[in-house]
Amino acid sequence: METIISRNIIDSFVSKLTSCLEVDVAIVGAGPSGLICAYDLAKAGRKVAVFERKVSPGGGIWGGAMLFTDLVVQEQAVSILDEFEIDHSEMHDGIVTADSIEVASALIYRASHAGAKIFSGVTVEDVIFKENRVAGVVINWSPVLDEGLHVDPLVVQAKCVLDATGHDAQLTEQVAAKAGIRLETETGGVMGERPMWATEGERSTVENSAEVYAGLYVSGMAANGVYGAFRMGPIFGGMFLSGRKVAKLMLEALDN
Ligand code: 48F
Repeated sequence: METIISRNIIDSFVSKLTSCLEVDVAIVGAGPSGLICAYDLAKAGRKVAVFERKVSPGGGIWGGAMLFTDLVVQEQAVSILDEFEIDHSEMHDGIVTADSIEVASALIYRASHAGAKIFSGVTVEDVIFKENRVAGVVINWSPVLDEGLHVDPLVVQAKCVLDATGHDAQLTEQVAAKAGIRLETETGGVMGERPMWATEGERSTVENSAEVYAGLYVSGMAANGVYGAFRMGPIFGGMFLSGRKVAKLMLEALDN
């Protein structure tokens, strides 16, 4: 029995990973924007793999604000909470409150159930860069990288790659530096996140969700980090709408 258990797990995981060697979209980071994007793409029938450095997908949702495990969502994005069947308070001052643990688990469940494959404990350490285009991701086990072990990675080919890595926009920063490319930003590089201004940060995270270089898209806080926009704290509607916008852009690109 012991080896039967192991064989089932090994066979199932290897077949899942093998089925994701070539995908339509590779999403880097399973925070709110990455998960909504994964859900929309999978629901539209696209092959999508999400790589999350930590063991638990969900990014900054779980912690709410200063470990008060609630978050707020503004009017424009409340329909997404309803679509995911997430309970929330009545609207006051244009916002509702929801339990961050319910939000995180609902987004993870709905993205996976729609068909997105989520690989946790996996860090994207680089991208495939061919003919002036980002063409996939280079992955390794997070503990391998954390321990500084000299272990070569594996690769996943993707038609589109999404940097949903959060505040530091770490993937785009690295690609720009290593490939020596000019991004579609004012300076041509990653401009860096600005201090807190909730309404402006929320507005711009959606506006900034875009293709920043051929094959490379940004969403959520990574989008604001790349385009030098404000942070916004524990209000999440912009993250949801950002993931939805970038999914739409990628679907249009994939259809062409
Ligand atoms: O930061 P994060 O939650 O992404 P987001 O979608 O949402 C931001 C909000 O949570 C919050 C906020 C609210 O308004 O400001 O901060 O922009 O999640 C990013 C995820 O990416 C993972 C990281 O562990 C986190 O779960 N990540 C970062 N770098 C890598 C990565 C990497 N190189 N490879 C894989 N995962």
